[in-house]
Amino acid sequence: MSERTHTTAARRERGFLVAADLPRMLVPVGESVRELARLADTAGLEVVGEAVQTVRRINAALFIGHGKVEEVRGRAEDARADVVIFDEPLSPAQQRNLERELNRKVIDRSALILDIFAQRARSLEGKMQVELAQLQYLLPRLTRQWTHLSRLGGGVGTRGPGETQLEVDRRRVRTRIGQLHRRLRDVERTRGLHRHERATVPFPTVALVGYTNSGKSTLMNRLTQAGVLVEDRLFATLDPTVRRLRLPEGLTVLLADTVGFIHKLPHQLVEAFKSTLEEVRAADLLLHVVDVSQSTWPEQVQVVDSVLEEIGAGDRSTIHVFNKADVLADGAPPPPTTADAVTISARTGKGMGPLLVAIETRLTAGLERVRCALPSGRGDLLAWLRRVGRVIEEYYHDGAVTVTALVPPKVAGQLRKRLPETAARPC
Ligand SMILES: Nc1nc2c(ncn2[C@@H]2O[C@H](COP(=O)(O)OP(=O)(O)OP(=O)(O)O)[C@@H](O)[C@H]2O)c(=O)[nH]1
Ligand SMILES: [Mg+2]
Repeated sequence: MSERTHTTAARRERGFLVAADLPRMLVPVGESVRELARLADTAGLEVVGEAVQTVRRINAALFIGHGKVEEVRGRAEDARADVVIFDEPLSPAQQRNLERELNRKVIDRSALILDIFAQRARSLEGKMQVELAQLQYLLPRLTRQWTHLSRLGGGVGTRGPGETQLEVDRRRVRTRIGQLHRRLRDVERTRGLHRHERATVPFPTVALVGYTNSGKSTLMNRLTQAGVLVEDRLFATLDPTVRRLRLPEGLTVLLADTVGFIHKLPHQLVEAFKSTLEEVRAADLLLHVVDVSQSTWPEQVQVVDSVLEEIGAGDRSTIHVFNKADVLADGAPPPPTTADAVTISARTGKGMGPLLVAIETRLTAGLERVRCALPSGRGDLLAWLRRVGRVIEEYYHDGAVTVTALVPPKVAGQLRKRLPETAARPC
C-alpha cells in the first residue's frame, strides 16, 4: 500500500450537516440533527459543523434557499468538509444542483443509512437486500456527474455496491436489480419453507420490534442467552435471530430479534427488507421495545408504528415494553402504566418477571388448559391438538401420551366428547 493511500484511509471523511425546520415535523429539528450526527458518526464520518434553516416553502432546485446555500458553501469550505449531508431526502436533481453549487459531494440521510447498512450487512441475504436498496436508490441518480464524482474515491455515500457498478449504464444496473430480485425470492422461498416447518411445531412467535438502539438485542440476550451483538450504535442488528423461550406457566414461544427502525427510513430499504421483516408480520405477538431514556420516545413510538403499518404488521397484537427505566432522563415523559405496557430495564433485569407473565397472559387469553391421555395409535389427535391449540407438555408412557395443552373452549368441549373415557379435564 502506498504512503498516500495509507494516509487517506486513516483520515476520517469530514461531514457538514444541513437540516431544514419544516412545518409539521414529527421530530423537532434539533433532535433530528442530533440523530443525523449519530448516523454520520456510525458511518465513520467526523462531523465538522451544522446549519439549520427554517423552511416554509421548499426550493425545488436546491431544497434550501439560495442565500443559505451560499452560507453553507462558506462554512463547509472553512470547516474543510468533504461531504455535505442533508437531513431530508433530496431529489436526484436537487442533489446534482447542490453538488455543483457547494462544490463538494452532497448526500442525504437515506444515502447515509444505506451506507451504514452496507457496512453492517453480514449474511448473504442481508448483503443482497442492501445492494438491492442501494441500486434502487442509485438508479435515478446515475448520471455522468455522479459517476465522475464517485470515481473521485470511495467514502461515505459512495460506498456503492462496488465502485465499478457506478460506471456501468442504467441497463446493467436494472439487470442486476432483476437478478437480485430473483435470488432474494429463492432465499425467501427457502425461508418460507423453514417457517412452514416451524409452524408445524406449535410454538407461537413473539417478535421484538422498535426504534434502533432501543435495547431489543439486550432484551433478547437477557431472556434467551442468545449472545446477539449489542452495541451503543445504530443498526447493530440486521439479520434476524430466533430462539426458544419458556414462559413461567410452561408455554414455549419462539422469540425473534430483528432490524431496528428509524425516522425517515429509506423506503428502498423497507422494500428490500420485507422478507426479513416477514418474521414481524407473521408473529403472534409483537414486543415493541421503547427507549424511555430518550425525551423523544413518544415520537419514536409513532415512527415505529408507521413502519409497522408500511410492512403490513400494523394490526398485530402488541405489548409496549418501556426499556432503560434505569436511566430515565430529566424532562422525558414517564412511561405510561397501562395494561398493554410493561416497564423494564434489559440491562439490570428489572421487570423481567412481569414481562414474561404479560407475554404468556396475552398469548393464552381465552384459552382453557386441559390435560388428557391419548391412547396409542391416536397420533391424529395429537396433531389436531397441535394445530388448534398450544401444546405445553407431552409425556410418553407405555405407548400412550399424556398431553397438557391450552385450547379454545370449543376445542376443550370437542375433546371431552371424543375422549370421554380419558376424561380430558381442565387443570
Ligand atoms: N441503561 C440501559 N442501557 C441499555 C438497556 N438496554 C439496552 N441498553 C443499551 O442500549 C444500547 C443498544 O442496545 P441494543 O440491544 O444493541 O439495541 P437494539 O435495539 O438491538 O439496537 P439495533 O440492533 O441497533 O436496532 C447498548 O449500549 C445497550 O447496552 C437498559 O435497560 N438500560
Ligand atoms: Mg439489535
